[in-house]
Amino acid sequence: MSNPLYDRLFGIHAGKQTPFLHLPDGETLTHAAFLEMAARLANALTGLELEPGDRVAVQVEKSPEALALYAACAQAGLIFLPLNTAYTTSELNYFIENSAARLVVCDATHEAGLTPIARAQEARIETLNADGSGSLMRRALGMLPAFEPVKRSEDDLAAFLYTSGTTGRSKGAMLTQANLLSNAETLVTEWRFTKDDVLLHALPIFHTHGLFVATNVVLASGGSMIFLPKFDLDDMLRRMPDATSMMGVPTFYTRLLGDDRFTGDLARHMRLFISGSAPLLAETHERFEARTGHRILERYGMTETNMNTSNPYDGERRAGTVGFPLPDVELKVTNPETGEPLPQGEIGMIEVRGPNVFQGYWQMPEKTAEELREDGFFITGDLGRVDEDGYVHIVGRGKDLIISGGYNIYPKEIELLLDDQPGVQESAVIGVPHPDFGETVLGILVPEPGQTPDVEAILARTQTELARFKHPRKLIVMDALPRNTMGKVQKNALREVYKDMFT
Ligand code: MLC
Ligand code: AMP
Repeated sequence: MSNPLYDRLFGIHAGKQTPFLHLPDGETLTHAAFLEMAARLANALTGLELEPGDRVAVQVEKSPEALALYAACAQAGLIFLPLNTAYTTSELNYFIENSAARLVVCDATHEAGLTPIARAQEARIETLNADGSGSLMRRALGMLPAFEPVKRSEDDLAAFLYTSGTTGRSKGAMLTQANLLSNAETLVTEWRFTKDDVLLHALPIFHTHGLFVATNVVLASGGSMIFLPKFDLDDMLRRMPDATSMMGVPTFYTRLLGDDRFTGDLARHMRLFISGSAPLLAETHERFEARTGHRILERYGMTETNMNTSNPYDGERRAGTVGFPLPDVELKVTNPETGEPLPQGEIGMIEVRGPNVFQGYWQMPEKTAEELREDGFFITGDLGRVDEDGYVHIVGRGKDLIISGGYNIYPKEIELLLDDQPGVQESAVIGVPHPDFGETVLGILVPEPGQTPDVEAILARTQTELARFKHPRKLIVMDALPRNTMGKVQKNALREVYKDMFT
């Protein structure tokens, strides 16, 4: 039976005793052992009466078992729905309800909080902890280490990834097997990954970058990963000598450069450094080359599209650009008002089309229609231009979005919460430069006439409602927000005033 995602990423390694995951404790998990773990999990999942196409919502720490759960979902034809470990119960409630997940897998510490939410959905709940313990693995350990993959086609859905939006409501981006496979296989070729590669993997595995780029590329090439639970500078420096390649968000690179122990000698043997998810400053690119002799390869992607463009492996990796459209990806720059293509070199909306582009937002046909054209072009919300040599430059965002350490934050979601607080008439949330995270969140409050909002109490409220990375680092009280003649808040003016707040 055929199941392209399983067959081409996982099944190809059946029986291989070669390393797949190098773990922090010095142990190595082979491809064969990993596949056995995945098969046991697939048996456990089907034992829970899940049917192909059901959603499995997963909020767990990074571990080999968590990755095997992704493989098990592929094998059993289930839709994998990974969730940021920073999300609060109130955020999770929305994702579980919106996706109508049939199974929720969480850390045991969150079980009590999530059980009523799962129950309200008639979903099952199982636990999986950072050390691989928990009810799900207990079930799996009693199962056979083999599982016949459920028949699927490339057009079947493989994953939902939730992405926030300008209205403040998160949307489930529906990705098919073909979306994931086409991108993984293209990137292996473009970036020359082979079975000899050892990728230093410190990214989270609940987003496109750590899961569908880093992990899928290693799987498709048959290489291995140094699988670190998170980015820790000491661990990165200690393990880099064993790696051939690294993928990271710009914060990884600025943190490495900020440490004198990160020397040219430590990095010279490496084959490739890749950056993405947020703009890499040209200055970081240049400092990195001066220190190590390596030119970081920057690429550009999104939750909805996986990767769209990449600087070349051979040829000039141009600082401040995201390179060329990947093979099979069409990219055009259009007038944001009319959608008409602009002459080469002009700045406009970046639109992309290709086998990488998602199928739409789960149960949100209007939102899908706003961003995904009938002819297949996806309106990215990023503003850019293509230079005379064909390199794509991202020059700004047409969407009101903050990217902090590679995590996307939509101001509207925070503004809705701030507007609701006692004594607050209205609010504006902006991103301002931050030396570590690239950008960080600043909130501006306008009081109700005669009122003084309790800033500390409001910050405390954001903590119970929103994931930590979305919390405003500071709240400022202002008499009125600057507006243009149309009454629209001028966030650019606010960003200019507060641009040096954290630098
Ligand atoms: C953690 N914190 C953050 C944060 N990460 N705050 C803002 N932005 C972030 N990104 C919080 C912590 O909870 C902590 O809270 C405080 O900030 C400082 O923590 P830290 O120890 O310095 O952070 P750390 O745990 O080291 O994490 C930083 C990071 C991490 C940059 C290593 O955020 C990370 O791995 N980011 C990668 C995100 C990613 O994978 N994005 C890809 C999306 S896919 P407190 O309470 O202690 O102050 C995509 C498509 C594409 O965009 O193109 O790839
Ligand atoms: P996400 O929705 O989390 O997948 O984030 C996607 C967004 O990250 C894109 O729309 C861009 O705004 C941004 N992004 C990703 N890669 C880059 C990059 N290399 N340079 C600038 N912005 C990027």
